[in-house]
Amino acid sequence: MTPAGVAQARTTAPDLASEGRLTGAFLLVAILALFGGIVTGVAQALEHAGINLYPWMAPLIQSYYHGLTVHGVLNVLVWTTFFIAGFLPFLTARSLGRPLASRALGWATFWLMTGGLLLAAVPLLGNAASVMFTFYPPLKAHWAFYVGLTLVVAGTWLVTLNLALTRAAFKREHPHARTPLPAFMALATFAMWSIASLGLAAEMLFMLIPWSLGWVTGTDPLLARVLFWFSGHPIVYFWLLPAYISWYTLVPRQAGGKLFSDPMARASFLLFLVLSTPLGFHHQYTDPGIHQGWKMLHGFLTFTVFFPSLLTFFNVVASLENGARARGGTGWVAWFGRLPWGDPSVAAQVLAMILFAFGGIGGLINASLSVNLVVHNTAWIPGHLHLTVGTAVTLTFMGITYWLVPMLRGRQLWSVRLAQASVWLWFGGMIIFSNALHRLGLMGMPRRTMIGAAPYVQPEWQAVLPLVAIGGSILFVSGLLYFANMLLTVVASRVPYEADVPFAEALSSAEHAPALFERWRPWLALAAVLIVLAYGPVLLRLAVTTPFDAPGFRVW
Ligand code: HEM
Ligand SMILES: [Cu+2]
Repeated sequence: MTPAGVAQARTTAPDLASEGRLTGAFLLVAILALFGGIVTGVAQALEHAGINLYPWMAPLIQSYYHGLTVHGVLNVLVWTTFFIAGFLPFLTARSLGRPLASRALGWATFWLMTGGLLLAAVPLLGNAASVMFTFYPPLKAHWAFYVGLTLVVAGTWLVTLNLALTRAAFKREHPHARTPLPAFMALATFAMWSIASLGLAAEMLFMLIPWSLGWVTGTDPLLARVLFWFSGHPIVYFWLLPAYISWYTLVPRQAGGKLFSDPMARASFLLFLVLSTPLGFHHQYTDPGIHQGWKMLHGFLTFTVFFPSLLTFFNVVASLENGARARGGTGWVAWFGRLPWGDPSVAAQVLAMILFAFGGIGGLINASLSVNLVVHNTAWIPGHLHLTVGTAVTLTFMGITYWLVPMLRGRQLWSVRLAQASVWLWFGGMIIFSNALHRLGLMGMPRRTMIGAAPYVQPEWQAVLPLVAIGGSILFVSGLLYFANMLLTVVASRVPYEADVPFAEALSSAEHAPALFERWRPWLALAAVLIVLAYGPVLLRLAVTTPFDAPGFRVW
């Protein structure tokens, strides 16, 4: 039996070194961004406990809100997007056993995205775009910030194109083969994002860019927010699905077992493709100008995406159990201890899954129309998002780099023990940090606020705020160990690394999936129909009635 991830017809290994270099370039940008994200993060955490580092960070970081914007942009827009744009094409090429359809397009994509990033970085670092990573108008940033980010998004569309062309070439070469699972999932992820990012593109091209260039005088906060969240909810799946791809197609093998069900994995990704986008109003429950009925519909649809999440949960846990039992694990729960905890890549990803379960539970609270009012815009929200994108995604990506960077470099990881320390510190630090933020949120402490300068700090917050700083500092140390390990692996490690990508076999293989799963058009059409139903009437009304008369503000 061939591993599920590898094309069956593959005979001789083609030279995929060029794909490796491209991935390395994306990872370099991603990891540098994460470094900046972590430095700004610890300053925020310490500030909450009364330790103000900002005077020392000037002129690089000129205020808490300048730093917070850099933190959000580097972490969730740059680290994630560049990692994903590097990792998924690599996985696709390896699992199909063929090069990308166009290597030139691959490099053009990299330079377009990096060029966009550099353009956006000038106003971002220069404090001319301190509008948070959500850039809600009427806050007004320098035009280069909007144009640069738009180029990054355009780059992700080119990744989709390259993946689709690569799959088409594979299908021509192997007309009867099922698309191997990693390539299938990578394409589903990028297809979903390419649809979802249209909202962001529309907001940028028709509203923010002309407005920041002075071509139009006014804008509209509500329409901008609707377009932003059209992309802003599914972007969380754009971050998460690549982590799921690792959990489904690689971790089972790393854990010594097999994926429980390949067809079920495909089903969950097709559901994400269809359901991820028509839900964005759950971020706008408190916004005026959208009828409650639409908010309720989006709230309901939000609970439908919980279903493929549960499919993922059961499938991945069953696969882990399969691995642990193959390693001699027994009992209902005790098998868990038999996972290969000594492998930092596995440890990172399993711990990421554990914290993600709590992120998911909190997410159900956020998604509930009425309960949301308790947590809206409080510290609960960053508490939640550090469990999800800040751990489920980030710790998983770190876990992936523990094998991927050695593979790309051809040298073993500098230190397994350093990696272990980093992984467990992130896990422990995040429990303290995130729990503190959740509790502070329930006590009404606002997010996006320089708490040390707030005149309304409550005595009961005072008891919990030091935990934000303690947890945040542990996370910071974990991050430093991670960067040191990556750097030393690249520059100082001498022992050759020879393993291949750890693609997992499946207990129930792709041949058991319905033929409909190999077709894309019906799923894309269904996704489009749901979007039109859930967004069409509201967008149409706003587009027709919005006066575009809000002036811009620079409040910093
Ligand atoms: C050393 C690690 C980190 C620390 C200490 C840290 C700390 C913080 C703190 C204290 C806040 C709340 C700021 C406020 O609401 O005023 C925050 C916000 C945020 N963090 Fe982190 N963080 C870290 C890593 C990360 C990572 C890895 C990610 C994602 C990949 C992330 C994503 C975010 C986002 C999206 C926000 C919200 C920004 C906004 O409201 O505009 N953080 N962080
Ligand atoms: Cu959402």
